Amino acid sequence: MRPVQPGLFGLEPSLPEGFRYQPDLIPPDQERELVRRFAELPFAAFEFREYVGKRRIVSYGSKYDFSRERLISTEAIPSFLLPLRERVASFAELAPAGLQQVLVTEYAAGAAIGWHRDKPVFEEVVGVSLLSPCIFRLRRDTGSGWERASLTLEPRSAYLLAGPSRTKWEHSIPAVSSLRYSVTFRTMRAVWG
Ligand SMILES: O=C(O)CCC(=O)C(=O)O
Repeated sequence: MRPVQPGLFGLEPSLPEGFRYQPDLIPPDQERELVRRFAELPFAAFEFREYVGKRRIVSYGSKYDFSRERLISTEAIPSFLLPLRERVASFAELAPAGLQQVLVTEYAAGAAIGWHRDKPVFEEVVGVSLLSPCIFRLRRDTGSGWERASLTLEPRSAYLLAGPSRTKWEHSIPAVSSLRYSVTFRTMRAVWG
């Protein structure tokens, strides 16, 4: 299936500029194999200051330390995630090696992620959804209220946050009804000066 881009010819629902969605990025057997491999990963509860989230995460390449507000190095990306990185890079039209950070997130039934924009140390964000579908919500402060958009992320689909969808819009996912995993790949923002 072809990717969905916002607002082309006014035919698609209005999604923010820079956002792209690709259903069926990977086949079901690859999804099953990834989920099987996730059982080996050292997931830990997401913590933000004194808040402990219901979702569990593991980061590779680097991870954002919220207590020190900086990026720290972590283990290299495991080799079983590299074919997925290739596939994601092709969808997003990015160099695979540029996707230096990977976050695997496990959402048990009832887990959610609140409104946020990813940290400015990161540039593009490409996410792959596995198992449960979920609602992906986007919102932007127009100065006189919130402009909103949303779509369903189907299992095995991918989305890209680039341009204004990444820098101007926030995103969130309400509580999922059953187990979901996401694998999000991030490029790093160039540091100038
Ligand atoms: O699970 C997802 O697809 C979104 C993850 C996300 O927004 C994040 O980790 O910042």
